[in-house]
Amino acid sequence: MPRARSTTRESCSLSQHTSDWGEMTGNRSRRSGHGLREAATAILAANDHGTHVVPGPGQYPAQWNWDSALIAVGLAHIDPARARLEVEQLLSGRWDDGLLPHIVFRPSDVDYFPGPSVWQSQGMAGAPIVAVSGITQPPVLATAIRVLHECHPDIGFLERSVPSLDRWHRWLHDNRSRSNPLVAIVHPWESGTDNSPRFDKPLSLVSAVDVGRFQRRDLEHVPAEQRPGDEEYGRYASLVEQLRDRSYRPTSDEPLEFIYIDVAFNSILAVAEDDLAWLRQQIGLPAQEARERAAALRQGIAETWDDELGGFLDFDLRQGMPVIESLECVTSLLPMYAGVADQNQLGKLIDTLWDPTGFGPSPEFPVGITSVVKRSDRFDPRCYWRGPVWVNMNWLLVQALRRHGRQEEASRLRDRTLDLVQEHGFYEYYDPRTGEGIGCSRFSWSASLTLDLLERP
Ligand code: 9WN
Repeated sequence: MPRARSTTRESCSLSQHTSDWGEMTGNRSRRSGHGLREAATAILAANDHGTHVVPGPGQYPAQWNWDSALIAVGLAHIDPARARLEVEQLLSGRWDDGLLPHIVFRPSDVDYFPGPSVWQSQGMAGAPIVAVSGITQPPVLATAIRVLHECHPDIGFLERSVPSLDRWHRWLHDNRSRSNPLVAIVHPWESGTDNSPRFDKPLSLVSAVDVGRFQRRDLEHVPAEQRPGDEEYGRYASLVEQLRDRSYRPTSDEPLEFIYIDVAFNSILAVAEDDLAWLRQQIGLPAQEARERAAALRQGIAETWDDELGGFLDFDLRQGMPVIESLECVTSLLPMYAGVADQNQLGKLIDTLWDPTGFGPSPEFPVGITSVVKRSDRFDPRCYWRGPVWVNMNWLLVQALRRHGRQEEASRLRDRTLDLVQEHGFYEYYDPRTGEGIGCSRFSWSASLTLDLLERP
């Protein structure tokens, strides 16, 4: 259970950070972080199911991979022991060959579709004891463990967790590389940005199962306009069945209905490989291989740049073509997070980031950063990954701007994000017109990343 903020010497330069922030914004309550810190801590405490913190109450009744990593980033500041438990529990859902699943079901009789009876992991060769899914999610965990270790070093914890982390990264390269250093995803859920418009065309080629065959649970919690449609769900479910028939390990020459190079997933992995290298060094293990994988990923991402279109393009491996629509999605900015963009490319990405018709705030849509550019026909301010603002994307972009020395812009985005949660609460996503919180309420990563934005300079 998260406790009040740690007062130990390792509390991550809190006082320095909050005083800078106050100078810049002049906002009294944000200056101290009072209220917001307590509110965020309370959300994590309420969502704590003992072994794991659920992403949000009701709608997400299990442990999700990148949610737990991002939750651990926040817990690092208030309860490092609880953060370590979060990570260990997630890693205990690892398949023998290294796959770290996107969901670990604890308990296994959860009210979620698709639940354990659909994934059917138990009984499959190499599956963990606990019921899990058979696909993965953006690999942000190494980065989370690094944040945790930098705040509260614990060598024993690293010795226990780093080997599993390493196995997972290797699994991604061994199982998901297709004659290219970049790794592929085989389900939109693996991107963490499920109904992003960049998947529209590739997903339209996937055969759908009849939605009458299953019962969607998400619509019991959230209005349909804020979620993917039934047609998309029919295809998501079909992909799960197709992958399950291959024990979630299709061979590299097997034709797949969805196989996709997501530049954002690879950017997150490149940073995670750097962080894994750093973590291995802390415990006296060689770091060269992780460094080489990071360099190869960066090279692969750099090659996705299209000079004419001015962006890093995703690639649909099934159709063998770049996905132009990916440039409409905020995920196309994440090569900045990985430090791939050169000066010219960086300039272009930052222009789109703040462009009022792009992802940036505008008079009609004053809240940023939108998940899709506003000039797109596909932009929808209330539908999930098709327009709303997400705290995790803002957080990744704050790290990206900092990485490139854009401190003023990073602070501006951090402040806007903190204003948003302060005014509207901790929601899954936000309507960029009003800041109204939509999707799941009391959402964990919106709370945990608020803690990190407050505590880490
Ligand atoms: C499917 C838990 C997860 C997040 C994803 C988000 C959403 C699941 C769903 O919720 O996906 O994995 O049921 O819609 O897209 O990023 O990890 O918060």
